[in-house]
Amino acid sequence: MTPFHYTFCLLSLVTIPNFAHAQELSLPQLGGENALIDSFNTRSDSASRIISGYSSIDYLELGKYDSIVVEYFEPSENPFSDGQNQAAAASLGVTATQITPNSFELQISSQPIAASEFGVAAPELFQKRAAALAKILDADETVEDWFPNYKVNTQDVTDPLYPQQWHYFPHSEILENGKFPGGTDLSLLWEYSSGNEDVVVAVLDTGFLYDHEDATNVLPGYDFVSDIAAANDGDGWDNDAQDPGDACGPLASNSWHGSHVAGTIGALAHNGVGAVGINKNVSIIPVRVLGKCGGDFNDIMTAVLWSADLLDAQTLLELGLPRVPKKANVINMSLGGPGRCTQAWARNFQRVAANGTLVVVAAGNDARDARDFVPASCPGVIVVAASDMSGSLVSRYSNYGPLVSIMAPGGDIEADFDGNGFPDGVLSMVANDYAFSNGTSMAAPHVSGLAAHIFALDPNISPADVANLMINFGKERTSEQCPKNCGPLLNAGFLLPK
Ligand SMILES: [Ca+2]
Ligand SMILES: [Ca+2]
Ligand SMILES: [Ca+2]
Repeated sequence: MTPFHYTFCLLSLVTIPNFAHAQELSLPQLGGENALIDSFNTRSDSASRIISGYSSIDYLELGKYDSIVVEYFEPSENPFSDGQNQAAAASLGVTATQITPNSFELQISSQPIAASEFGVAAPELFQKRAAALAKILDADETVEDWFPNYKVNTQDVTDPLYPQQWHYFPHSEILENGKFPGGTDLSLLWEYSSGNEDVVVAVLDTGFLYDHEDATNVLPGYDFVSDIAAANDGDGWDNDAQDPGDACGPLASNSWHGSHVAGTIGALAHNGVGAVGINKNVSIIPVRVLGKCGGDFNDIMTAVLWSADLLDAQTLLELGLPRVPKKANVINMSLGGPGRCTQAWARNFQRVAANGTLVVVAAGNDARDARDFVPASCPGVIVVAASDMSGSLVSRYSNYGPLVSIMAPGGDIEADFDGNGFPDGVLSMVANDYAFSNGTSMAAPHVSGLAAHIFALDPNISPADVANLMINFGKERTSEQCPKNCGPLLNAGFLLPK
């Protein structure tokens, strides 16, 4: 152990502490960009088979939708190939909106039109009309494909706070119903990927609230806070990563930061209570490294190596540590402080990456260049700046700079871009409750959460490839949206069927 002691300064409760960035160029390039894109195009093709080529009435029973999308072989200005079909569709209450030169969205009304339809319940009428429309489309040789426009929306997710979790919602250029310029398409991904409990995310943070109603699947963690005064649990290192609170001073409150971060990655979804996380299935290892007023970098570095299963048997024995229950695929570090990455830390992070673990680091909340912060300035990690509901850098707090790899929703509790009366923070778990928070700490777990989905889809992918996929397929930002070098905006769309 070196004598160096580093205290990470956490921000106030609402502006939850910490950060993330990544040095894109410093990530080992293990595959070329083309190889990466190829591998995921293949995956997208197979996923698209889930929804394409059905052209069968049976297909109409699979989920909720209020329209059908039809794709024609040739560009067309009319939604139907001939007048007869057009008239038949009109009699079904169908209206069309052109989406691309080759495709239309066909809205099916549930309003009665013919006398025989009066008194028929709307859902039944809708089903009948959808089936009749399906027959028309199946018989039309100019139609290449059609599919119900299934909705993944608040009606499908029963967790009552989900409608406030705009940061998972579909991305669009402008604010429109259920879509946000700062959205990430993560909610769309859930139709095709629910994650996998075999994927492990170590959350190096303030610990975890195991008895929270939305607590996800956790593996045994560890408490690496060695300073007994800061630890707040009466001892130093121990095998209980429960969060005992981290209030720094008599006037401060506990942040429950680690649970907020872990909740973004994997709060229980579809359980009818609270909020949802990015992965329905994932395993979290709570690794406690931050206590009252912060943490010690030696503890944190040991926790990084432990989580990545890089401590040998002898070292584990000397330190009195159990072996990590399972090597983490992702280490989330929503933490940091001013400083530069030392050579020793740099070597450790490079070892972690080479051993198959992706490290996601918050860029920091000081509205400064992330190069002056650790671990954001370390090589081999992906560094995350914070975006708001409009898809722009939150310049009032987010760090920035060339070391930042990507931007993800960190939210802005001082804004109400959509005018819904709720602050535009990231909503996740705190003790016995949920809270909107903002910070690059909230941004980093969005990246970790998407990375966990990618590891679930391809367990053998390298951390560098995961990072490069997310960076290469992020939404490009204009100089207005990203005035200070903040990378693209995280987006899950590349994993969706084309
Ligand atoms: Ca302890
Ligand atoms: Ca829930
Ligand atoms: Ca709002």
